[in-house]
Amino acid sequence: MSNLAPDLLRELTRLPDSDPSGLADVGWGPRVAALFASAAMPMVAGSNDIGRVSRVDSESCMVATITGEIVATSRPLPAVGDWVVLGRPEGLDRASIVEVLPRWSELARGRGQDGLERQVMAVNIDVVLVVVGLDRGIRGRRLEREIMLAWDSGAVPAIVLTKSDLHPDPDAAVASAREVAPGVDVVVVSTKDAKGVSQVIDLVRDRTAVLLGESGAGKSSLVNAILATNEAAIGDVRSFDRKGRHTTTARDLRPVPGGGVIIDMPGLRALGLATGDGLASAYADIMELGEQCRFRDCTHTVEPGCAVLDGVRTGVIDAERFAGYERMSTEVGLIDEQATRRAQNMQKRADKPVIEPNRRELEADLDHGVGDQLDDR
Ligand SMILES: Nc1nc2c(ncn2[C@@H]2O[C@H](COP(=O)(O)OP(=O)(O)OP(=O)(O)O)[C@@H](O)[C@H]2O)c(=O)[nH]1
Ligand SMILES: [Mg+2]
Ligand SMILES: [Zn+2]
Repeated sequence: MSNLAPDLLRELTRLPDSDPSGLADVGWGPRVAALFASAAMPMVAGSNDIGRVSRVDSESCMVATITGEIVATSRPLPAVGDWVVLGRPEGLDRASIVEVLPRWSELARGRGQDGLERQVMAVNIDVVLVVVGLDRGIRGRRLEREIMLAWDSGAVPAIVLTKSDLHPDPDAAVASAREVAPGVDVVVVSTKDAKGVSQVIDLVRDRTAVLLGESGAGKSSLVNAILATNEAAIGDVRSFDRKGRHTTTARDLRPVPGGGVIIDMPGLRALGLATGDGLASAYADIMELGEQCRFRDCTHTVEPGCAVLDGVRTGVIDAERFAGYERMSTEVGLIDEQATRRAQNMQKRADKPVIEPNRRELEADLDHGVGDQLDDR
């Protein structure tokens, strides 16, 4: 047996030609290499000063590097999935994040009474696995919102129906999921007998996936089934939560056997939209039909010659689905209005001489931008 420290041993055994970056298991690939090459401080694969954020706590975060995970600090904190450049002050066991690379996607939600706070939950993701527990069944309004948030992120959604062992007719559940989200992949899973788990692994292969779904939907169980370990906190086990509130309190990024990365998240109750960017993808069928409306700027509400309203009348567009579209586009309209108002307020501020309170307000805004802890399920 070797006397080498486990970390060192891992480094020595992991660095061969198959993975010169040493970070392939947390998602390194040509796209990430290109990002680092064009960073303000260009970095190359194999450096000890680059890594991917694997977990975010309230004051610090964890970064996966070729020499293992390290605690890092920065203000504001990055988000899970960020690729970062680290500074490693001599003699300190903490790194500091000196650069966060541009993100190709961001899963975020709107928060606060007016929905003005934008909370980023996971970034640089390729697929959002919307997890629904079949013990509770499909609830269309929640699902349509989750799908919308998924498209909004810039990644692609897929639906995972878990606990199929607790549902009398999983095929019927698949059909109703498809009604809410036509064209989106649906996988049926039970972690009791490992049914469907390999299909989820196929969805994740060589990509970064994040799990979105309410508390108890079975996200951590799915992660465990994929990793075939008992690492993620399930049910009443509250390994990461000093306040004892949630099962999963910190997002966690984990390598998937065979390639790819999966990010577990705590269940979320409040799911306000953060932007309206996902509307066109989430309702592509309605958008397409809308091109045949008489008026180019048709709002599909009261206009004569509206192809969408006609489509609803003749059943081409499902009435429930159209109702979902109306709810989402109303909310998007409100977000846009608030954004405009906010921009106007900022302009007013800019016209005034800078005085302390304004600066503080702006800084407070920044604090809420990235890496906030999720405080509800
Ligand atoms: N029968 C059955 N139970 C399951 C299955 N998957 C998960 N469960 C149970 O559902 C409960 C919740 O599972 P978790 O994996 O902790 O759910 P979660 O989505 O991670 O919940 P939060 O972390 O609170 O958001 C646990 O008691 C699991 O044992 C399944 O496929 N079949
Ligand atoms: Mg969990
Ligand atoms: Zn119309």
